[in-house]
Amino acid sequence: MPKNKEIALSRKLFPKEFVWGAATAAYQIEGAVNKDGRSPSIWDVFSHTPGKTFQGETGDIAADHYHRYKEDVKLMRELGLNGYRFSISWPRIIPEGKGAVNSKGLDFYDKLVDELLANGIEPFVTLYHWDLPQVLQEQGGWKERATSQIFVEYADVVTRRLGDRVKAWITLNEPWVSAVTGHITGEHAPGETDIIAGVRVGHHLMLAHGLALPVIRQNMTRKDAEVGITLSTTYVEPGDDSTEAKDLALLVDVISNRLFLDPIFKGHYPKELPENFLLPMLPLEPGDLEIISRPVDFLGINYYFRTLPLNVEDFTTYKIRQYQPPESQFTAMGWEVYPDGLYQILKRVHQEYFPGKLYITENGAAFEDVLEESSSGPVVHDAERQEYLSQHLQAALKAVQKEIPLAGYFAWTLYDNFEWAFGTDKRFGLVYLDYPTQRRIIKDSGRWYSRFLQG
Ligand code: IFM
Repeated sequence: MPKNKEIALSRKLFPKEFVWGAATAAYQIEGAVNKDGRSPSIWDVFSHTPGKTFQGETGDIAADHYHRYKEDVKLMRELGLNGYRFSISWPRIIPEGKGAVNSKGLDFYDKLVDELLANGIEPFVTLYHWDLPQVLQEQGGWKERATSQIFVEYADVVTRRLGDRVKAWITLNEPWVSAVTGHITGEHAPGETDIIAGVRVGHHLMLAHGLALPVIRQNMTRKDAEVGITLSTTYVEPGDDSTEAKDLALLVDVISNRLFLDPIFKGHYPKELPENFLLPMLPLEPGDLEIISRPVDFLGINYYFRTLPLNVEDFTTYKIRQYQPPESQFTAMGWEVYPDGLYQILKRVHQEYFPGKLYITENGAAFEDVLEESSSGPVVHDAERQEYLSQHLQAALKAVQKEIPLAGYFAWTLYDNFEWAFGTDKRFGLVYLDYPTQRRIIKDSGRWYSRFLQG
Protein backbone atom coordinates (compact mmCIF):
# COMPACT_ATOMS: atom_id res chain seq x y z
CA MET A 1 0.00 0.00 0.00
CA PRO A 2 1.71 3.23 -1.09
CA LYS A 3 1.95 5.39 2.04
CA ASN A 4 1.55 8.74 0.30
CA LYS A 5 -1.88 7.66 -1.02
CA GLU A 6 -3.06 6.82 2.46
CA ILE A 7 -1.92 10.20 3.75
CA ALA A 8 -3.49 12.11 0.87
CA LEU A 9 -6.80 10.37 1.40
CA SER A 10 -8.53 11.82 4.40
CA ARG A 11 -12.17 11.82 5.40
CA LYS A 12 -11.82 15.51 6.16
CA LEU A 13 -11.44 16.23 2.45
CA PHE A 14 -15.01 15.05 1.86
CA PRO A 15 -18.08 17.10 2.80
CA LYS A 16 -19.01 16.91 6.48
CA GLU A 17 -22.42 15.40 5.81
CA PHE A 18 -21.01 12.74 3.45
CA VAL A 19 -22.54 9.31 4.13
CA TRP A 20 -20.01 6.54 4.74
CA GLY A 21 -21.52 3.13 4.64
CA ALA A 22 -21.54 -0.45 3.55
CA ALA A 23 -24.24 -2.24 1.57
CA THR A 24 -25.91 -5.65 1.67
CA ALA A 25 -29.02 -7.32 0.23
CA ALA A 26 -31.69 -9.40 1.95
CA TYR A 27 -31.24 -12.77 0.25
CA GLN A 28 -27.46 -12.50 0.46
CA ILE A 29 -27.35 -12.14 4.24
CA GLU A 30 -30.60 -12.85 6.08
CA GLY A 31 -30.99 -16.64 6.02
CA ALA A 32 -34.06 -17.69 8.08
CA VAL A 33 -35.85 -18.42 4.84
CA ASN A 34 -38.72 -20.29 6.48
CA LYS A 35 -39.02 -18.10 9.52
CA ASP A 36 -42.00 -16.01 10.63
CA GLY A 37 -44.15 -16.50 7.56
CA ARG A 38 -41.65 -15.72 4.79
CA SER A 39 -42.52 -17.43 1.50
CA PRO A 40 -39.95 -18.60 -1.10
CA SER A 41 -38.48 -16.08 -3.49
CA ILE A 42 -37.23 -16.81 -7.00
CA TRP A 43 -33.74 -17.09 -5.50
CA ASP A 44 -34.82 -19.87 -3.09
CA VAL A 45 -36.18 -21.86 -6.01
CA PHE A 46 -33.23 -21.11 -8.30
CA SER A 47 -30.54 -21.87 -5.73
CA HIS A 48 -32.26 -25.13 -4.80
CA THR A 49 -32.27 -26.21 -8.45
CA PRO A 50 -29.29 -28.50 -9.08
CA GLY A 51 -26.48 -26.98 -11.12
CA LYS A 52 -27.47 -23.34 -10.73
CA THR A 53 -25.09 -22.18 -8.00
CA PHE A 54 -21.57 -22.97 -6.83
CA GLN A 55 -21.69 -26.44 -5.26
CA GLY A 56 -25.47 -26.16 -5.02
CA GLU A 57 -25.22 -23.54 -2.27
CA THR A 58 -28.29 -21.59 -1.18
CA GLY A 59 -29.09 -18.54 0.93
CA ASP A 60 -30.93 -20.69 3.50
CA ILE A 61 -28.57 -19.57 6.27
CA ALA A 62 -26.24 -17.06 4.59
CA ALA A 63 -24.96 -14.68 7.30
CA ASP A 64 -27.91 -15.50 9.57
CA HIS A 65 -28.48 -11.77 9.82
CA TYR A 66 -32.16 -12.24 10.60
CA HIS A 67 -31.13 -13.59 14.00
CA ARG A 68 -27.92 -11.61 14.44
CA TYR A 69 -28.92 -8.14 13.28
CA LYS A 70 -28.07 -6.54 16.64
CA GLU A 71 -24.56 -7.97 16.57
CA ASP A 72 -24.25 -6.76 12.97
CA VAL A 73 -25.32 -3.22 13.80
CA LYS A 74 -22.72 -3.26 16.58
CA LEU A 75 -20.14 -4.28 14.03
CA MET A 76 -21.14 -1.38 11.77
CA ARG A 77 -20.76 0.98 14.67
CA GLU A 78 -17.36 -0.46 15.53
CA LEU A 79 -16.30 0.15 11.93
CA GLY A 80 -17.47 3.76 12.23
CA LEU A 81 -20.16 3.66 9.53
CA ASN A 82 -22.79 6.39 9.51
CA GLY A 83 -24.89 4.76 6.79
CA TYR A 84 -26.07 1.26 5.99
CA ARG A 85 -27.73 0.19 2.79
CA PHE A 86 -29.84 -2.97 3.00
CA SER A 87 -32.77 -4.40 1.13
CA ILE A 88 -36.21 -5.59 2.17
CA SER A 89 -37.32 -9.10 1.38
CA TRP A 90 -40.66 -8.80 -0.42
CA PRO A 91 -41.66 -12.43 0.44
CA ARG A 92 -41.25 -11.62 4.14
CA ILE A 93 -43.61 -8.68 3.90
CA ILE A 94 -46.27 -10.00 1.53
CA PRO A 95 -45.78 -13.77 1.29
CA GLU A 96 -48.42 -14.16 -1.41
CA GLY A 97 -46.77 -11.39 -3.44
CA LYS A 98 -49.90 -9.24 -3.18
CA GLY A 99 -52.63 -8.92 -0.60
CA ALA A 100 -52.19 -9.92 3.03
CA VAL A 101 -49.34 -8.26 4.92
CA ASN A 102 -47.18 -10.35 7.24
CA SER A 103 -46.69 -8.15 10.28
CA LYS A 104 -43.79 -10.27 11.56
CA GLY A 105 -41.86 -9.48 8.40
CA LEU A 106 -42.44 -5.74 8.84
CA ASP A 107 -41.53 -5.99 12.52
CA PHE A 108 -38.08 -7.31 11.66
CA TYR A 109 -37.21 -4.28 9.53
CA ASP A 110 -38.84 -1.96 12.02
CA LYS A 111 -36.49 -3.23 14.72
CA LEU A 112 -33.51 -3.09 12.39
CA VAL A 113 -34.19 0.54 11.47
CA ASP A 114 -34.56 1.48 15.15
CA GLU A 115 -31.34 -0.32 16.02
CA LEU A 116 -29.48 1.51 13.26
CA LEU A 117 -30.78 4.91 14.30
CA ALA A 118 -29.98 4.24 17.93
CA ASN A 119 -26.39 3.64 16.81
CA GLY A 120 -26.16 6.78 14.69
CA ILE A 121 -26.39 4.92 11.37
CA GLU A 122 -28.66 6.21 8.59
CA PRO A 123 -30.84 3.56 6.94
CA PHE A 124 -30.69 3.47 3.12
CA VAL A 125 -33.35 0.98 2.07
CA THR A 126 -33.63 -0.83 -1.24
CA LEU A 127 -37.12 -2.12 -1.93
CA TYR A 128 -36.21 -4.67 -4.59
CA HIS A 129 -32.85 -6.43 -4.76
CA TRP A 130 -33.79 -9.39 -6.98
CA ASP A 131 -35.87 -11.59 -4.63
CA LEU A 132 -39.31 -11.62 -6.23
CA PRO A 133 -41.86 -13.79 -4.40
CA GLN A 134 -41.97 -17.10 -6.27
CA VAL A 135 -45.78 -16.98 -6.39
CA LEU A 136 -45.54 -13.90 -8.59
CA GLN A 137 -42.97 -15.60 -10.82
CA GLU A 138 -45.48 -18.38 -11.34
CA GLN A 139 -47.86 -15.76 -12.73
CA GLY A 140 -45.22 -14.53 -15.18
CA GLY A 141 -43.12 -12.39 -12.81
CA TRP A 142 -41.69 -9.18 -14.24
CA LYS A 143 -42.63 -10.25 -17.76
CA GLU A 144 -46.17 -9.22 -16.83
CA ARG A 145 -47.14 -5.58 -16.68
CA ALA A 146 -49.35 -6.31 -13.65
CA THR A 147 -46.24 -6.98 -11.55
CA SER A 148 -45.26 -3.29 -11.79
CA GLN A 149 -48.52 -2.31 -10.13
CA ILE A 150 -48.20 -5.07 -7.52
CA PHE A 151 -44.75 -3.71 -6.67
CA VAL A 152 -46.36 -0.35 -5.91
CA GLU A 153 -48.65 -1.99 -3.34
CA TYR A 154 -45.64 -3.64 -1.70
CA ALA A 155 -43.68 -0.36 -1.75
CA ASP A 156 -46.66 1.38 -0.18
CA VAL A 157 -46.85 -1.13 2.69
CA VAL A 158 -43.14 -0.84 3.49
CA THR A 159 -42.82 2.92 3.19
CA ARG A 160 -45.95 3.52 5.25
CA ARG A 161 -44.39 1.57 8.10
CA LEU A 162 -40.81 2.86 7.88
CA GLY A 163 -41.24 6.19 6.11
CA ASP A 164 -40.98 8.22 9.30
CA ARG A 165 -37.39 7.02 9.95
CA VAL A 166 -35.66 5.96 6.74
CA LYS A 167 -33.28 8.49 5.23
CA ALA A 168 -33.21 7.18 1.66
CA TRP A 169 -35.36 4.85 -0.42
CA ILE A 170 -33.99 3.01 -3.42
CA THR A 171 -36.76 1.56 -5.56
CA LEU A 172 -34.67 -1.04 -7.42
CA ASN A 173 -31.16 -2.38 -7.38
CA GLU A 174 -29.54 -2.87 -10.79
CA PRO A 175 -32.62 -3.57 -12.95
CA TRP A 176 -30.20 -4.32 -15.79
CA VAL A 177 -28.95 -7.39 -13.93
CA SER A 178 -32.49 -8.57 -13.11
CA ALA A 179 -33.43 -8.30 -16.78
CA VAL A 180 -30.28 -9.51 -18.53
CA THR A 181 -28.66 -11.95 -16.09
CA GLY A 182 -31.99 -13.29 -14.86
CA HIS A 183 -33.81 -13.57 -18.19
CA ILE A 184 -31.34 -13.48 -21.09
CA THR A 185 -28.15 -15.20 -19.94
CA GLY A 186 -30.00 -17.25 -17.31
CA GLU A 187 -27.17 -17.09 -14.76
CA HIS A 188 -29.44 -15.57 -12.14
CA ALA A 189 -32.96 -16.37 -10.94
CA PRO A 190 -35.36 -17.09 -12.49
CA GLY A 191 -32.85 -18.51 -14.99
CA GLU A 192 -34.61 -17.72 -18.25
CA THR A 193 -32.80 -17.41 -21.56
CA ASP A 194 -35.14 -15.41 -23.72
CA ILE A 195 -34.28 -11.97 -25.04
CA ILE A 196 -37.95 -11.00 -25.38
CA ALA A 197 -38.48 -11.88 -21.72
CA GLY A 198 -35.43 -9.80 -20.77
CA VAL A 199 -36.71 -6.72 -22.61
CA ARG A 200 -40.19 -7.01 -21.10
CA VAL A 201 -38.72 -7.44 -17.62
CA GLY A 202 -36.45 -4.41 -18.02
CA HIS A 203 -39.35 -2.21 -19.10
CA HIS A 204 -41.71 -3.42 -16.38
CA LEU A 205 -39.05 -2.84 -13.73
CA MET A 206 -38.63 0.71 -14.99
CA LEU A 207 -42.38 1.16 -14.92
CA ALA A 208 -42.57 -0.21 -11.37
CA HIS A 209 -39.92 2.32 -10.34
CA GLY A 210 -41.83 5.25 -11.85
CA LEU A 211 -45.22 4.13 -10.57
CA ALA A 212 -43.90 3.70 -7.03
CA LEU A 213 -42.25 7.13 -6.81
CA PRO A 214 -45.31 9.25 -5.87
CA VAL A 215 -46.50 6.62 -3.39
CA ILE A 216 -43.11 6.48 -1.68
CA ARG A 217 -42.90 10.27 -1.63
CA GLN A 218 -46.26 10.48 0.05
CA ASN A 219 -45.20 8.01 2.75
CA MET A 220 -41.75 9.34 3.52
CA THR A 221 -42.62 11.66 6.33
CA ARG A 222 -39.07 12.12 7.61
CA LYS A 223 -38.24 15.69 6.58
CA ASP A 224 -34.92 15.04 4.87
CA ALA A 225 -35.94 11.75 3.26
CA GLU A 226 -35.04 11.06 -0.37
CA VAL A 227 -35.99 8.56 -3.05
CA GLY A 228 -33.96 7.31 -6.01
CA ILE A 229 -32.80 4.24 -7.88
CA THR A 230 -29.55 2.31 -8.10
CA LEU A 231 -28.12 1.37 -11.51
CA SER A 232 -25.18 -0.84 -12.43
CA THR A 233 -22.56 0.97 -14.49
CA THR A 234 -19.35 0.13 -16.27
CA TYR A 235 -16.82 2.41 -17.92
CA VAL A 236 -16.63 1.34 -21.56
CA GLU A 237 -13.70 1.93 -23.91
CA PRO A 238 -12.90 0.15 -27.20
CA GLY A 239 -10.67 -2.91 -26.67
CA ASP A 240 -8.43 -1.91 -29.61
CA ASP A 241 -8.21 0.58 -32.48
CA SER A 242 -10.37 -1.36 -34.91
CA THR A 243 -13.63 0.10 -36.21
CA GLU A 244 -15.36 -3.06 -35.00
CA ALA A 245 -14.19 -2.47 -31.42
CA LYS A 246 -15.06 1.23 -31.54
CA ASP A 247 -18.57 0.59 -32.85
CA LEU A 248 -19.09 -2.21 -30.39
CA ALA A 249 -17.93 -0.02 -27.48
CA LEU A 250 -20.65 2.51 -28.36
CA LEU A 251 -23.26 -0.22 -28.47
CA VAL A 252 -22.08 -1.82 -25.22
CA ASP A 253 -22.22 1.59 -23.54
CA VAL A 254 -25.77 2.09 -24.81
CA ILE A 255 -26.84 -1.33 -23.58
CA SER A 256 -24.91 -1.44 -20.29
CA ASN A 257 -25.28 2.15 -19.13
CA ARG A 258 -27.75 4.13 -21.13
CA LEU A 259 -30.55 1.60 -21.48
CA PHE A 260 -31.96 2.73 -18.14
CA LEU A 261 -30.23 6.09 -17.65
CA ASP A 262 -31.88 7.52 -20.78
CA PRO A 263 -35.49 6.60 -19.97
CA ILE A 264 -35.16 7.71 -16.33
CA PHE A 265 -33.47 11.04 -16.97
CA LYS A 266 -34.38 11.84 -20.58
CA GLY A 267 -37.73 10.14 -20.97
CA HIS A 268 -36.78 7.96 -23.97
CA TYR A 269 -34.89 4.77 -24.68
CA PRO A 270 -31.44 5.40 -26.22
CA LYS A 271 -31.84 6.81 -29.72
CA GLU A 272 -28.64 5.03 -30.80
CA LEU A 273 -30.15 1.57 -30.38
CA PRO A 274 -30.16 -0.10 -33.81
CA GLU A 275 -33.65 0.20 -35.27
CA ASN A 276 -34.58 -3.46 -35.24
CA PHE A 277 -32.85 -4.33 -32.02
CA LEU A 278 -34.62 -4.48 -28.62
CA LEU A 279 -36.99 -1.57 -29.34
CA PRO A 280 -39.57 -3.62 -31.29
CA MET A 281 -39.78 -6.01 -28.33
CA LEU A 282 -40.57 -3.28 -25.80
CA PRO A 283 -44.06 -3.57 -24.25
CA LEU A 284 -44.29 0.22 -24.34
CA GLU A 285 -47.69 1.81 -23.77
CA PRO A 286 -48.63 5.48 -24.12
CA GLY A 287 -47.56 7.45 -21.05
CA ASP A 288 -45.02 4.88 -19.83
CA LEU A 289 -42.01 7.07 -20.46
CA GLU A 290 -43.57 10.00 -18.60
CA ILE A 291 -44.04 7.70 -15.62
CA ILE A 292 -40.52 6.26 -15.86
CA SER A 293 -38.93 9.71 -16.06
CA ARG A 294 -40.58 11.13 -12.95
CA PRO A 295 -37.98 13.07 -10.99
CA VAL A 296 -35.78 11.30 -8.45
CA ASP A 297 -33.84 12.92 -5.61
CA PHE A 298 -30.65 10.98 -6.31
CA LEU A 299 -29.08 8.33 -8.47
CA GLY A 300 -27.23 5.41 -6.90
CA ILE A 301 -24.20 4.29 -8.88
CA ASN A 302 -22.82 0.78 -8.56
CA TYR A 303 -19.36 0.62 -10.10
CA TYR A 304 -16.93 -2.28 -10.12
CA PHE A 305 -14.94 -2.48 -13.41
CA ARG A 306 -14.12 -1.23 -16.90
CA THR A 307 -15.32 -3.01 -20.05
CA LEU A 308 -13.06 -3.17 -23.13
CA PRO A 309 -15.10 -4.78 -25.93
CA LEU A 310 -13.27 -6.32 -28.93
CA ASN A 311 -15.93 -8.27 -30.78
CA VAL A 312 -19.11 -10.22 -30.34
CA GLU A 313 -19.04 -13.88 -29.39
CA ASP A 314 -22.81 -14.40 -29.16
CA PHE A 315 -25.13 -11.44 -29.02
CA THR A 316 -28.25 -13.41 -28.09
CA THR A 317 -26.64 -14.28 -24.76
CA TYR A 318 -24.76 -10.96 -24.63
CA LYS A 319 -21.32 -12.62 -24.79
CA ILE A 320 -18.71 -10.06 -25.79
CA ARG A 321 -14.97 -10.79 -26.16
CA GLN A 322 -12.95 -8.30 -24.20
CA TYR A 323 -9.37 -7.08 -24.18
CA GLN A 324 -7.57 -7.87 -20.94
CA PRO A 325 -4.69 -5.41 -20.50
CA PRO A 326 -1.67 -7.49 -19.38
CA GLU A 327 -0.60 -4.78 -16.94
CA SER A 328 -4.00 -4.66 -15.23
CA GLN A 329 -5.04 -6.34 -12.03
CA PHE A 330 -8.16 -8.52 -12.04
CA THR A 331 -10.31 -9.50 -9.06
CA ALA A 332 -11.44 -13.03 -8.22
CA MET A 333 -14.53 -12.30 -10.35
CA GLY A 334 -12.23 -11.63 -13.32
CA TRP A 335 -13.16 -7.93 -13.22
CA GLU A 336 -10.50 -5.38 -14.14
CA VAL A 337 -9.51 -3.00 -11.34
CA TYR A 338 -9.91 0.42 -12.94
CA PRO A 339 -10.54 3.17 -10.37
CA ASP A 340 -10.50 6.02 -12.88
CA GLY A 341 -13.60 4.43 -14.43
CA LEU A 342 -15.50 5.37 -11.29
CA TYR A 343 -14.54 9.01 -11.69
CA GLN A 344 -15.35 8.92 -15.42
CA ILE A 345 -18.79 7.44 -14.76
CA LEU A 346 -19.61 9.99 -12.05
CA LYS A 347 -18.47 12.85 -14.27
CA ARG A 348 -20.36 11.62 -17.29
CA VAL A 349 -23.59 10.92 -15.41
CA HIS A 350 -23.41 14.33 -13.76
CA GLN A 351 -22.77 16.14 -17.04
CA GLU A 352 -25.20 14.23 -19.24
CA TYR A 353 -28.06 13.39 -16.89
CA PHE A 354 -27.96 16.00 -14.05
CA PRO A 355 -29.32 13.70 -11.33
CA GLY A 356 -28.80 16.48 -8.77
CA LYS A 357 -27.30 14.12 -6.22
CA LEU A 358 -25.26 10.94 -6.50
CA TYR A 359 -24.40 8.16 -4.10
CA ILE A 360 -21.95 5.39 -4.81
CA THR A 361 -24.29 2.68 -3.57
CA GLU A 362 -21.86 -0.19 -4.25
CA ASN A 363 -18.15 -0.54 -4.93
CA GLY A 364 -15.81 -3.29 -3.86
CA ALA A 365 -13.89 -6.38 -4.86
CA ALA A 366 -13.71 -10.13 -4.35
CA PHE A 367 -10.27 -11.57 -3.69
CA GLU A 368 -9.04 -14.94 -2.40
CA ASP A 369 -9.05 -14.26 1.34
CA VAL A 370 -7.07 -16.42 3.72
CA LEU A 371 -8.06 -16.67 7.38
CA GLU A 372 -4.92 -16.91 9.51
CA GLU A 373 -4.25 -17.29 13.21
CA SER A 374 -2.17 -14.61 14.89
CA SER A 375 -1.19 -14.07 18.50
CA SER A 376 -4.11 -11.64 18.80
CA GLY A 377 -6.63 -14.01 17.17
CA PRO A 378 -7.83 -14.68 13.62
CA VAL A 379 -6.83 -12.18 10.92
CA VAL A 380 -7.31 -11.69 7.17
CA HIS A 381 -4.56 -9.75 5.42
CA ASP A 382 -6.44 -8.57 2.33
CA ALA A 383 -4.04 -5.91 1.08
CA GLU A 384 -5.49 -6.05 -2.46
CA ARG A 385 -8.99 -5.11 -1.27
CA GLN A 386 -7.56 -2.35 0.90
CA GLU A 387 -5.74 -0.95 -2.12
CA TYR A 388 -8.89 -1.30 -4.24
CA LEU A 389 -10.92 0.71 -1.72
CA SER A 390 -8.23 3.31 -1.31
CA GLN A 391 -7.92 3.87 -5.07
CA HIS A 392 -11.67 4.08 -5.57
CA LEU A 393 -12.02 6.53 -2.72
CA GLN A 394 -9.37 8.63 -4.45
CA ALA A 395 -11.59 8.60 -7.53
CA ALA A 396 -14.59 9.58 -5.38
CA LEU A 397 -12.56 12.40 -3.85
CA LYS A 398 -11.59 13.68 -7.28
CA ALA A 399 -15.30 13.79 -8.15
CA VAL A 400 -16.06 15.78 -5.00
CA GLN A 401 -13.21 18.19 -5.73
CA LYS A 402 -14.57 18.71 -9.26
CA GLU A 403 -17.92 19.67 -7.70
CA ILE A 404 -19.78 16.60 -8.79
CA PRO A 405 -22.64 16.32 -6.24
CA LEU A 406 -21.50 13.05 -4.68
CA ALA A 407 -23.05 12.61 -1.25
CA GLY A 408 -22.00 9.17 -0.05
CA TYR A 409 -20.07 5.95 -0.53
CA PHE A 410 -21.21 2.44 0.36
CA ALA A 411 -18.62 -0.32 0.20
CA TRP A 412 -19.86 -3.61 -1.18
CA THR A 413 -20.12 -5.32 1.18
CA LEU A 414 -20.32 -5.31 4.97
CA TYR A 415 -19.34 -8.96 5.32
CA ASP A 416 -18.87 -11.96 3.05
CA ASN A 417 -22.22 -13.30 1.94
CA PHE A 418 -24.12 -15.38 -0.58
CA GLU A 419 -22.72 -14.04 -3.84
CA TRP A 420 -25.63 -15.27 -5.97
CA ALA A 421 -24.58 -18.00 -8.43
CA PHE A 422 -21.07 -17.95 -6.91
CA GLY A 423 -22.44 -18.78 -3.47
CA THR A 424 -19.84 -18.45 -0.73
CA ASP A 425 -17.00 -18.95 -3.21
CA LYS A 426 -16.53 -15.21 -3.77
CA ARG A 427 -15.86 -12.98 -0.81
CA PHE A 428 -16.41 -9.21 -1.12
CA GLY A 429 -16.69 -8.36 2.58
CA LEU A 430 -14.89 -5.83 4.75
CA VAL A 431 -15.49 -8.48 7.37
CA TYR A 432 -14.71 -12.16 6.93
CA LEU A 433 -17.54 -14.56 7.59
CA ASP A 434 -16.52 -17.93 8.95
CA TYR A 435 -19.63 -19.73 7.72
CA PRO A 436 -19.45 -22.85 9.94
CA THR A 437 -19.28 -20.77 13.14
CA GLN A 438 -20.91 -17.57 11.82
CA ARG A 439 -18.03 -15.70 13.40
CA ARG A 440 -17.41 -12.21 11.98
CA ILE A 441 -13.70 -11.27 11.69
CA ILE A 442 -12.81 -7.77 10.55
CA LYS A 443 -10.38 -7.98 7.63
CA ASP A 444 -7.43 -5.63 7.26
CA SER A 445 -9.47 -3.73 4.64
CA GLY A 446 -12.27 -3.26 7.18
CA ARG A 447 -9.77 -2.00 9.75
CA TRP A 448 -8.32 0.34 7.17
CA TYR A 449 -11.79 1.69 6.25
CA SER A 450 -12.53 2.11 9.92
CA ARG A 451 -9.27 4.01 10.57
CA PHE A 452 -10.07 6.20 7.57
CA LEU A 453 -13.56 6.90 8.90
CA GLN A 454 -12.41 7.52 12.43
CA GLY A 455 -9.70 9.88 11.22
O1 IFM B 1 -23.33 -9.07 -4.83
C1 IFM B 1 -23.68 -8.19 -5.86
C2 IFM B 1 -24.84 -7.30 -5.44
O2 IFM B 1 -25.94 -8.03 -5.01
C3 IFM B 1 -25.28 -6.44 -6.61
N1 IFM B 1 -24.16 -5.76 -7.20
C4 IFM B 1 -22.96 -6.50 -7.49
C5 IFM B 1 -22.53 -7.31 -6.26
C6 IFM B 1 -21.25 -8.11 -6.56
O3 IFM B 1 -21.44 -9.01 -7.59
